[in-house]
Amino acid sequence: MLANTKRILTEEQREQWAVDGYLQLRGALSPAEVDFFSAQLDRVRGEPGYEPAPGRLPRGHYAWTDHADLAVDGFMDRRDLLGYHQSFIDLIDRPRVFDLILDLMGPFIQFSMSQAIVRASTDTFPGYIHTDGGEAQRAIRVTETSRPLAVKVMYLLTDVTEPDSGNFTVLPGSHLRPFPERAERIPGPTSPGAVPLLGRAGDAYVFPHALWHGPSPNHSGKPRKTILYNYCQMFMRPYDFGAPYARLFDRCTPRQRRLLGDLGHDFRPGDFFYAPEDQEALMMGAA
Ligand SMILES: O=C(O)CCC(=O)C(=O)O
Repeated sequence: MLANTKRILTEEQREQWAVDGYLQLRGALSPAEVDFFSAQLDRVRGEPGYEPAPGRLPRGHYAWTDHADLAVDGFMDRRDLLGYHQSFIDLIDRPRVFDLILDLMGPFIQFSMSQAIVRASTDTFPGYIHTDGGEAQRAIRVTETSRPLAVKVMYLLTDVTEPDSGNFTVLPGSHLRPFPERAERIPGPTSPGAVPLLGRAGDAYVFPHALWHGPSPNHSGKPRKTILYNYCQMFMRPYDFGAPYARLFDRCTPRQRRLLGDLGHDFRPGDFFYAPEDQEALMMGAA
């Protein structure tokens, strides 16, 4: 039995997590927060930041870029949002959702990645299905009784109430199956077993790295906006920063600082594998 100091999930959620491999939280953000973050994404696209650079950088890598497509309904895939506004820092450990992350993952975790994706309405994007974390991580799955290695929260900022609207699409139960190595076996958003989820702006999907998932095409006539936050076990590397994210520390609470890699001392061997003594208390909000 796993030690569990924070119990937030209902029995139904616990079962869905084990069997289907994902959760949908209704109304994780309030309507006012949805409007706020949506406006932030419109602003951020005009500012410099990390964007994919196909042809210049390999898939999964991001280059510092002047701005995204300036049309607010155009595509955007912006990484590392934390510096753009205090609200992005505060979203890291937003109580209801972060409590659930602690319940699922345990207290020895760190923040790994923030991302804003706007899926434009277009006939040219067919969608795709993948697991998270690149070539090595897709070959690693944990059992139902294990803590997850990495978990993503995807906040919907747009209603997605019809298929083919850029739906977050999942293959329930696939977190326990090997991801195919051969391209011809990799499923797509309309393959048997793929479920395009429906949701309202403010809902959040929570899923582990090993769940086969991805976007459906978006033919809805409107852009689908999302924010994604990723958490991983402390012994893994964060996606967005290669060393403690010191530039942000003076804007963070002690818990946020720890989640961004501040262990309270300069690096020494053993760090990140053996946690500071106050780790559990800090994560549970008691320190
Ligand atoms: O844009 C989406 O719907 C999916 C995003 C996604 O698959 C991911 O962040 O791993």
